[in-house]
Amino acid sequence: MRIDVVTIFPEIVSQALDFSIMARAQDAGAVSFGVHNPRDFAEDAHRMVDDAPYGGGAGMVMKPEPLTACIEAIARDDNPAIILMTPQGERFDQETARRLTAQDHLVLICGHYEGTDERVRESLVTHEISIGDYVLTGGELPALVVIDAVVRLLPGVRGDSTSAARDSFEDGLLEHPHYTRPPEFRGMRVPDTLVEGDHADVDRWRRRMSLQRTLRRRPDLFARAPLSDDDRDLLAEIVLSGTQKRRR
Ligand code: JDQ
Repeated sequence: MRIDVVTIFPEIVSQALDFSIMARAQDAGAVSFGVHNPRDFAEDAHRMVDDAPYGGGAGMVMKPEPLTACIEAIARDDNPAIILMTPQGERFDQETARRLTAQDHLVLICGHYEGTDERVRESLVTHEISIGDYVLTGGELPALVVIDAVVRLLPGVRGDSTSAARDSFEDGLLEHPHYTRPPEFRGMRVPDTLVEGDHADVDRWRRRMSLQRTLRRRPDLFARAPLSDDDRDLLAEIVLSGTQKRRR
């Protein structure tokens, strides 16, 4: 996959992409990144990328010409997904991330100030994404969130030991708790079922904990989670054993 990012703060994005799994993903050849500054495409003496809004009011708006020139320099003959980061976009979730893995080329437009001239959206943008219902100062962090969530799903990015299929949200439920050594830490013991390690028992324990956590923290997820008959039995047990001590 090729991912190009359009931003007036290229250093922030480049820095973030050169760390950790994103760096490994590039080294492995699963993805290549480009970072582009629309200011480099501004033709006026001051290389302006923003201007006052028509109709008046506070703040500035991203000018259409440098942004358009920048995007057109990236999107040559292939037809990439051109994604505008905006609080008004479709809410980003694991399903959106999974769908984007089918694209060969993503172009993410960050934007700044109060937003972007509407004509850029009308003429070039194919997707609009919001990472959540809060307002940030620009699209750089949202773009990095989308990139991180998509790239970790690409083949060859993580070891075989980590299966995307077992992630939280991939099966529509929250994850069970995790433990490692030591078996007792400050008086808190690892559950016997995990220490003993009978595979069937461990699987059942994990599934029960996933269901229990989802029921208590995110019951809304059950509207879409595919549940087996065994899951329904476990859920019934959990609901009926309401005297249990509440877990965080
Ligand atoms: C930009 C801003 C007031 C936008 C400028 C570009 N989920 C999400 N939250 N915030 C954003 C996305 C986001 C993305 C791009 C952005 C915010 N701003 C600031 C300020 C109204 C609209």
